[in-house]
Amino acid sequence: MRRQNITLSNIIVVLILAVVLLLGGCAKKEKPQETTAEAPQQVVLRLAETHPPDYPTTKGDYKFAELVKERTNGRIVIEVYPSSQLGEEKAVIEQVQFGSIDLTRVSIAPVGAFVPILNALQLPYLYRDSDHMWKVLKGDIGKELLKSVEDAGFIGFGWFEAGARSFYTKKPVRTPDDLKGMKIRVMENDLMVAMVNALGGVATPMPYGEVYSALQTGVIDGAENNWPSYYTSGHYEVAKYYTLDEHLRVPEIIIGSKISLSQKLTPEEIEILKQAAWHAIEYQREQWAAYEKVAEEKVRAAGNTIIPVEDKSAWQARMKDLYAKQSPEIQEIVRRIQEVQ
Ligand code: GTR
Repeated sequence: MRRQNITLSNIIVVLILAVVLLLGGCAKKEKPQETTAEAPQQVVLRLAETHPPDYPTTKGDYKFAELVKERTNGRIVIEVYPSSQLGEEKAVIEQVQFGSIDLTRVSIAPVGAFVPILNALQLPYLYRDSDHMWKVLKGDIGKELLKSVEDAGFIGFGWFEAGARSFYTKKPVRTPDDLKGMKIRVMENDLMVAMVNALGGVATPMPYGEVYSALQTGVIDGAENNWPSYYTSGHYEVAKYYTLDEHLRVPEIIIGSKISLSQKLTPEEIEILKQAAWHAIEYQREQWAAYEKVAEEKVRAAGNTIIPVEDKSAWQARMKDLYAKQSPEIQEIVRRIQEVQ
């Protein structure tokens, strides 16, 4: 009788264990099932963009969103919020870091304040031309630096083109000496402050959206940007001299939030986003090339004074100290960039 009892209780224990294991197994399997075709639950991600809808980077964002939607059979929808609807770049980057915005396309200039090693990709007069920059971005250096943003809580997806930046001012600037004492708006990164100060100007960091009125009211005497931004921001209306010294080529970047994306997506899906961003690059570069011409034509047609700079050596010479002050890690990357043919 006693024996029988033990056997019975053993059977009960075994049965309970089996049920627990079975339930555990089901619970584990449940998650992937949610993401399969049987029960596709849509995930909506917000992407912040500072430029208007027809700007080449915004078009690149739309292409990225389209590829992601296609490749996930409609499961992942990226909603692009253009025209700074979600805020200015620095504030947006902070929100991406904390997970309240999922994705953003920004200039790497403000990201450099969070990930200093990115300054290696945006030193003044660093690249010979756009092709040189793209060889760097698509090669080992670009891949390493795209990954480097992870330490600051981001996921790096891909690079976009942003042309060359030059100074625009309220009075003509022909040589670096002409910048002396002029208040020049720069992007929010100490590197940009140091660059303008090295040229003799007085650097004034501020968000992009504040530059128009700062120029208009005389809070600043000038700023600097590429043709498309000079045109679409309307800055060309209030700072009519554009000096083509092309001191910077600053890549754009698509970054995502490690916090929010690792909650909302599987590692495989994050990989799909990475591939899609990489595939959107060529489209964005084509859009860029076409729009750069349009913007230049519009600005010239408006009667602005365009000042060519044939010889950049006097400008470049002022950057020696800035290069020398960079960390050994940055200097090493700069050395590798200069070697890229
Ligand atoms: C533009 C860039 C923006 C923003 C802006 C600025 O060229 O595309 O992301 O950084 O410059 O000067 O703030």
